[in-house]
Amino acid sequence: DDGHDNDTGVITKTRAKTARPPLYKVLILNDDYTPMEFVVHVLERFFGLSHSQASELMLTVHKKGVAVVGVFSFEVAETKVAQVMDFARRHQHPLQCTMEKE
Ligand code: NFA
Repeated sequence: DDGHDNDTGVITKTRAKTARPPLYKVLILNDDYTPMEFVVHVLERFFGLSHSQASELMLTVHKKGVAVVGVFSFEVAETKVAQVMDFARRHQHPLQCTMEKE
């Protein structure tokens, strides 16, 4: 950015283009207790994955410990995390879902 001096000694920063909003990764974490089929159901229900996509991704989380299950705007990511955490809590499973800036 150029810092333009507007005759007052005040520098006004300008930008040629509008910035795109940041994107956020939503992650699911492995644990020893949540049933595999519950995780598959979560991935189908809240992330729109097919049963086979959801099964593969669940196994990736199970094996590696964590995986990105989607990338969204802040507002959508926050909603997905809250929905998953609430659904897991209501079913008394310790499944954890978090988000981080890409
Ligand atoms: N590790 C869990 C089990 O063996 C399954 C699981 C997968 C849990 C992915 C959380 C996330 N029942």
